[in-house]
Amino acid sequence: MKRALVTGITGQDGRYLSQLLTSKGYQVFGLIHGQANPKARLVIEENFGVELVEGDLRDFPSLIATVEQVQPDEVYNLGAISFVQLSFKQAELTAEITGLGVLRMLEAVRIVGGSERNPTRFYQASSSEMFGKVRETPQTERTPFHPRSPYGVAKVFGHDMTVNYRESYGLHASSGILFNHESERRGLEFVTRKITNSLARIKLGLQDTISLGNLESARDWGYAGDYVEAMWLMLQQDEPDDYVIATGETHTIREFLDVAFRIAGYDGWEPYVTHDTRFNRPAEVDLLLGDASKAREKLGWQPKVTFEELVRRMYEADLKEEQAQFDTGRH
Ligand code: G4F
Repeated sequence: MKRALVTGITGQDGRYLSQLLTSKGYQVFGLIHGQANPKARLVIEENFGVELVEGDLRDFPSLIATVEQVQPDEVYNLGAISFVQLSFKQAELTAEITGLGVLRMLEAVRIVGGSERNPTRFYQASSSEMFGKVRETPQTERTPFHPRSPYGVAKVFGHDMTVNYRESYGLHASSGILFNHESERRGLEFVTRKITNSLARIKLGLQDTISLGNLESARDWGYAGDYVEAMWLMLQQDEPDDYVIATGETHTIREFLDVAFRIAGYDGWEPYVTHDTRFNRPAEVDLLLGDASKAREKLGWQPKVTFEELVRRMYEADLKEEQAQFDTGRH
């Protein structure tokens, strides 16, 4: 039985990935930080196969102890402060967890991960935010980085460290440069889920409008369930490498609103959307569009869920959940 250690297991990707790994017969260990972490219960309820271990990406000794105890065949480093807007307000903490956390995890794997015959393999969750003020479109593994937020800067550090550990110490360390990926499990702070959840509440008469920031930026949005498959595939390759994971389609926030409101049966969204400058960012990433040809050719990976299906899935899940809460009187 293969053993996998997942950091960030309580997040959207951690939950999908641990389910995928369990279904493939892995024993999955999830790193949980803090005392009485309320999200831990959710992970266990969803996936009884997961074992939680206490540790923190800010605490090197805890990572050493965890890797020593778990002896994972594979480590998936998904843990991070992942909300770009928050990273502007908590830049140092973002550097600490999203950036230095990668170095600590790599070092723990290098020192106590596996044996010479069976070394631990490492996956780093890199991000299309690293491209920032993009130098070319579409973006590939060779496109230079120009991050536009403390989050993006921290991710570049983590990515470069992963490459460096691969080149310096021969670690089987791969980096997935994932473009935005969403689902019904996405946090409510991200724009897609904020829209589908608010829309469901508008539909049920529980809310009148949605307050949003910049509607002009464009993102290459895929389905998170498809993207965790790519993470696993990267660690099954003989050679470690870096891969862009994207759909090859880009849409503005306006287009997301168009599709979501149409699915919900509205003629237009303008009367329901207000602008709030608090949601604008000090520096914006205007356009992301990924070219995942390398992942398609080398990993045999391609996305299955289309943009329209993604929006529908998220809206319908939110409608069901909001309706259920309404029916049980929690509103
Ligand atoms: O949904 P977002 O917050 O995602 P963002 O910033 O693209 O980052 C996500 O994708 C990255 C991959 O490229 C990940 F690395 C990262 O961890 C995260 O998952 O914002 C998307 C866009 C931005 O341009 C933002 O300015 O939507 C715009 N936006 C407009 N109004 C808003 C809002 N974003 C949020 N969160 N909330 C708004 O009200």
